[in-house]
Amino acid sequence: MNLSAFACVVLLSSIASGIFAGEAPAGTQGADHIASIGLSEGQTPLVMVRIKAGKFVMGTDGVPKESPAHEVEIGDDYYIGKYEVTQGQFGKFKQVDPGKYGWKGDNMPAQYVSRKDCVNFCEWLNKNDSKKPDGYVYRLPTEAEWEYACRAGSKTLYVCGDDKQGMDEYAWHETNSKGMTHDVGGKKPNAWGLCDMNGNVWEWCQDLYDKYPSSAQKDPKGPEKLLDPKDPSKTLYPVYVLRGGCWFSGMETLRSTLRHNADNDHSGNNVACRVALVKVK
Ligand SMILES: [Ca+2]
Repeated sequence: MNLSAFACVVLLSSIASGIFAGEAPAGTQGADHIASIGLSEGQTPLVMVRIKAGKFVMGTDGVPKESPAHEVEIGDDYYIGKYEVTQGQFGKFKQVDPGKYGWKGDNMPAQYVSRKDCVNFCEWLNKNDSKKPDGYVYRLPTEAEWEYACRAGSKTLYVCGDDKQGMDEYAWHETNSKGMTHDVGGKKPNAWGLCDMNGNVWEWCQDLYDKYPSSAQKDPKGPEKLLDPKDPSKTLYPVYVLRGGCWFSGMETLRSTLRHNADNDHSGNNVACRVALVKVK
């Protein structure tokens, strides 16, 4: 065996031991999972990146809807999609009329999909990913899981720092998108290898949308129902969290903490999702 072949074997065995022992080096996020859902050659695979448990400060005190900043603990490792769900992936679940849905390519993010559609897509994945790890289940990410993954260890306003100009490298937004969505993965990934967390399409989360609590939280899942702040005996119409901004968001808005909301049936040419794969509890 020559030296380069030996180095290759050592490298592969190191990677393999990291994967099977679940001992990713500090600062990396460990092994991926690739869903087996019968995609064709050339279609972007549904890659799930393993995210290590940890703590972070969620939200920012500088923006009313994104405050108060509060400590959050993510108790378990989980996986989140490397990319937004694509038209090719969603199309395996549900045949759609491309004209009606405005779909233009397998590797473009899905669009005109409601949160209800995305929840159903997760259920379909649970039944159809023949390689899904035992003891794990697909669902939409919680808002906390989403922001933790978006920040990828950053503590600044934007994933690139505190200067919005750096977001040009990471996101399709108002002034670089040419008025349209783009193939997923066309911009620089964040430090944990996740693409298009900011811009391109907004991403549905699991949680109902409400003001943040001020105390530290562990694995927050949002409220069970939305109460009228003026009369807590009344329940408000449910709206759910959207994160990340889209292809027509202004670059200055692409903070890691940016929040938006819509009802379960809302759809548009700037809304889709990214799925999570979490331990069954
Ligand atoms: Ca996005």
